[in-house]
Amino acid sequence: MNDIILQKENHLATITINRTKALNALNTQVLFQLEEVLQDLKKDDNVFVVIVTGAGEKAFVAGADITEMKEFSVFEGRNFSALGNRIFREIENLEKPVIAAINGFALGGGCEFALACDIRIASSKAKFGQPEVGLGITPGFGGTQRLARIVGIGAAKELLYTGKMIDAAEAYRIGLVNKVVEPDKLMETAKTLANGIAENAPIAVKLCKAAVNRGMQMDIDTAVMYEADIFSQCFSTQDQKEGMTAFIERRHKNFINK
Ligand code: DAK
Repeated sequence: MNDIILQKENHLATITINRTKALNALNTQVLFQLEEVLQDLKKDDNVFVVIVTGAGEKAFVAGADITEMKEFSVFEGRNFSALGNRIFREIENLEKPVIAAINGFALGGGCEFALACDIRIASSKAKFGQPEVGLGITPGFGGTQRLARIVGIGAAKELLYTGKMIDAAEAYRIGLVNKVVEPDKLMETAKTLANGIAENAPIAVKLCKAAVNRGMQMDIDTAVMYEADIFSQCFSTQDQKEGMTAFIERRHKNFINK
């Protein structure tokens, strides 16, 4: 799995897209490898939080691989889009938070990759954009949908229609990223955030993710009922007993993801 590096450390897993010669562009092979890694993480109950980043100093992911896409037939384009969309939905639906540590260019499919994650931390050197219209195509991995949901319709349309690149400060201003840090602090910041999340009850965190993601598709009355249902599920977990008992006994919590 040379194009994807998976590292696990305590309750944290880090996925690194490692195709620096093409600025970590996503081709079919990388996407299949990424899918395999996600299947592994899905089953690993010891992993509570996932970080995704790009290898090298220049790029997070510079997009879908233009060299590969250039020769696509309509049929291949559809297959490629279906593969990417399936994987990005896997990330979105993974029952653990995924943090994007964006170390450089996040363009096209790379920006869409970051958008499918739960939280985005950017290096001050990161650059974002959806340049697809300049290549004669539309975004194919959910960019037209997730970008508008995250930054709002006006900012999303400006980025989509112009194809322009924005820097990390602007990405922060429009709400595309949660935080901007110096490049040498990026992984440390992402890991601190991940470890902070991992100290909480994993099932409760997982249910928060489901509540936000699914609730955003519902009307508010249905959504709060869904929240109530999720809240009640917590009382079937050992972690709820542990969290509340530890609070009352004024001792450290020991969550076991059950
Ligand atoms: N694909 C393939 N190779 C890429 C690449 C990419 N997206 N981005 C960079 N590279 C390669 C370059 O070709 C170059 O390779 P060599 O010539 O050295 O062999 C190497 O990475 C270094 O890049 P540069 O020499 O260009 O480096 P610079 O510093 O000069 O420029 C840059 C960096 C990021 C500004 C520039 O590389 C750039 O503009 N790259 C393309 C960015 C881009 O347009 N990204 C969006 C791609 S389109 C769909 C599914 C998915 C999508 C759409 C539809 N369906 C199936 C419906 C998604 C589309 C996209 O993501």
